[in-house]
Amino acid sequence: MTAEFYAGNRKRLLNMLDEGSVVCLYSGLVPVKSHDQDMHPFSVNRNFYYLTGIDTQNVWLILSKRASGVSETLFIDQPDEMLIKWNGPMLTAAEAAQKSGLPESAVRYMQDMDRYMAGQINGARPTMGESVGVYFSLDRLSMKAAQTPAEQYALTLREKYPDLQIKNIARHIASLRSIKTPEEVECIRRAGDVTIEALRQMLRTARPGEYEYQWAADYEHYVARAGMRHGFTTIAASGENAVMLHYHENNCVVKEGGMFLFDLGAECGYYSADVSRTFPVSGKFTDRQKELFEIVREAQAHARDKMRPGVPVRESNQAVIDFYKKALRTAKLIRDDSEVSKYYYHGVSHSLGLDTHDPCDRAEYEPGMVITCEPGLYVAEEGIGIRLENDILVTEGAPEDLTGDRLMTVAEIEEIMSR
Ligand SMILES: [Mn+2]
Repeated sequence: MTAEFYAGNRKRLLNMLDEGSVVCLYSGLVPVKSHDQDMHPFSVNRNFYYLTGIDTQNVWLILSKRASGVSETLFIDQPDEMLIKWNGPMLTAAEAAQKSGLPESAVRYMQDMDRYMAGQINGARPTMGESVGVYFSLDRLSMKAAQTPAEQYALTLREKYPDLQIKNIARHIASLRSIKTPEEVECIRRAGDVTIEALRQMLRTARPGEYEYQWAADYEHYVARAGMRHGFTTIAASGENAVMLHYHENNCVVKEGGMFLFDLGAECGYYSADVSRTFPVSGKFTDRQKELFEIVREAQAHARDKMRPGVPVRESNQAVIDFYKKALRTAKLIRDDSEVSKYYYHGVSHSLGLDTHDPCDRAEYEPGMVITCEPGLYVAEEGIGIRLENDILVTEGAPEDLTGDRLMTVAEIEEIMSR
């Protein structure tokens, strides 16, 4: 991704905001486990990254928009010789400028930030004494999660300025992130290519009687060899484990005769693929496995066909349910339409991007959206869970399937697994 991409994202965000707006975005901190040093993988706040291209911990981006103009400032840690000796190079002002597309003069050191913020808050007041709002990226999903540094800073500011209104910028950025540029689509496509290739490599050597984590490890080995990381924890669920949607213990023996469901995704430049495939452990489908597999494959085609501009997003899931009402009768699973939810109990799609479940605010499909298409069929009484998940780009015309038919036909799977 080029610096122009991030500069463009900031420009489009500022265009959405009223004069007098201040936005504070924080990159985050490396997690600390218990008694250790900060050597764990850092996962940057994706809204921050979308606007800066910087994936270093403890960096703030402050945007402000006033009648007099716009200002964009980064605050980074001042490089420290001793820290560099221990941990390697630190982000310099020149690098921060080069990644984000800001001039070097817009990159400052952390110790100046409080004074700068005071100036921004006072400067943003339309008239003296009028209260002012500051936007943060408040991404809280549950009460249980620990307070984030961004939340702490928001509360600190409000302590100093009791009339401050804390606002959430998440909605505005979600609106931007809903539509991908061709460069973003390319990252997702490359991540998907590596995901599929790693699955193929894994299938060539996988054997019944091994543990689920051993199959998963072979897959992950090839992703690592390709220089990529994982968008999320690999789901490797054999037999009846596959009816649990987010099973990730991956610690059971893979039993001959059953099926094996993988839900995984390599990550390219923080853009994650999200692919699910289901295989017969023995390498050959039984008649029943083939019957259920083909039903899910057809369901996916029905859902994908709805992923066209102007079609309400909920219609793709409805297409799966409507198809299942007939198909699951033929498969002797249901007798009444109301029973479909016993075998299919999730939505067919979510947005995909910097997050595996990417924020999206569209109720209708729109060109540039990248979404998953992942119908499943979970037959607990037969110990079979099947999910087939492809990544789809909505275009002006027919949907473009970035994953395609790879590893999704009985013929290809049986051929690869014939070993
Ligand atoms: Mn998914």
